[in-house]
Amino acid sequence: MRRLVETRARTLGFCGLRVTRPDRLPDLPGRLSAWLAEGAQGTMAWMADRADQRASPIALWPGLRSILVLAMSYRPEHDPLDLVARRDRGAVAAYAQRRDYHEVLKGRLKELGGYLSAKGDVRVKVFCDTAPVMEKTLAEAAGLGWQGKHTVLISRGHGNWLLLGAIYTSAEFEPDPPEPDHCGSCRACLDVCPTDAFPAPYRLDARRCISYLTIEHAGPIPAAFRAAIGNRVFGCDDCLAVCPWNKFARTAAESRLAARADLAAPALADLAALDDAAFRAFFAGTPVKRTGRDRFLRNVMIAIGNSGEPALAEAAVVRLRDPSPLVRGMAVWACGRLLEPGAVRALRRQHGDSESDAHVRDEWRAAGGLTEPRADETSAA
Ligand code: B12
Ligand code: SF4
Ligand code: SF4
Repeated sequence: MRRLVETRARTLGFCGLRVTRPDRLPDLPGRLSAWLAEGAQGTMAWMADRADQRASPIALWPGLRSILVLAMSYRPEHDPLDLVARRDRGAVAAYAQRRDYHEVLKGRLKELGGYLSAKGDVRVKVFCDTAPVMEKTLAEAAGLGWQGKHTVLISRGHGNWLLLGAIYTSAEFEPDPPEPDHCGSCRACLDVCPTDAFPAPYRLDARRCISYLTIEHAGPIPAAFRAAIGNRVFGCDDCLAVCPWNKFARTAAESRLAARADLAAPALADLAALDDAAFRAFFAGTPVKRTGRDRFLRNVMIAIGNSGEPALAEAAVVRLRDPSPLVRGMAVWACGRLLEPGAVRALRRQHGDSESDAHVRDEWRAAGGLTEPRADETSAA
């Protein structure tokens, strides 16, 4: 049975399948609760919801006997760090330059689950990212690889460019041994992180991570992180890109996960011009679409502010009239970075004085465009 399932998984594009069992897992409750107790999840409140089920697969499904963990490769063709140096371009994380993996993996997992349940009286549940399941830790326990110091799963054969999914089943499968840690004395991922998001090896404070700030965080991005974000408009690959184990990655990306050429290095000026309809059309089918146009344009404004290109200032000036305060606020920040103080003051007279949103007014003040709080803001304070 195991061999049949493995063969089927390969034909479905998975590059790895390993098995663990609920009684073989490390101290998931302790690890998750320590992370949550630090508040490392930031505004991802859903990480704390159903924490008991996330930390205990058997609590999620008492009928569970075996866990099949699967990996699909999305190894990028080019080094993502090359793009970070091109300041007039937006850097979209490698996993998001392609079809949404939730859709691709979930479809393939369902096919494999269907295949398994057709073999006998077997029940299955398939998961990819959307349920309370700790996929990396299950993958490590099943021996697919190990969680590196950057906390992402690395496999000796495929590096860290892997996306994960799991099948919970009532079938009894022989478990595989866990993969030991092969990070050794290396600390390349910890040292490269632009925002110092690792308080210690193997621990990530999501609140400092560019992936969290640009994708998951809904509000204004704290000023302390904006310069470090550089041109990363969606996610971040730096800690993954430097991992030496990628040298051994032998699999190319699965064909349904092939990268889109127009997302390899999109011009910031073009991204800044996207209205809601154009955004939805351009990013259709990719993970970027789920983040929504306003949050994405917020990120694009930050990248423009970091570009050092006065020619891009006009793209930010246009967004000072954007309907979204999130975008207007970061457009002010970008103008403050790219334009002379006199030009910022002139823009403030045109746009800032009539600004109704308190956060955007704060940005005008910080950019040097407004000096005094409005009377209603002073009384509120
Ligand atoms: C929340 C989340 C995020 C958050 C938090 C990331 C994080 N590290 O937890 C944010 C938004 C920052 C994020 C970013 C990214 N994500 Co994400 N994310 C998730 C999600 C939904 C849950 C992860 C989770 O449970 N975190 C909670 C903490 C407690 O878990 P943890 O990091 O595993 O922490 C463990 C260690 O700290 C460990 N530990 C503690 N002490 C010690 C000591 C030692 C010695 C060891 C070994 C371990 C250890 O214990 C903890 C529990 O096991 C998963 C999908 C899923 N359902 O699993 C995807 C997932 C982890 N993400 C994924 C991806 C691709 C990314 C990005 C690469 C995307 C990008 N390019 O921008 C980045 C990578 C950033 C990074 N360095 O982690 C993939 C990773 C695949 C892989 N190969 O591992 C996943 C699995 C999605 C998927 N289905 O493929 N993500
Ligand atoms: S994804 Fe980027 S910001 Fe997040 S931990 Fe890795 S290097 Fe740091
Ligand atoms: S870069 Fe080095 S320390 Fe970081 S995960 Fe890879 S091997 Fe481990």
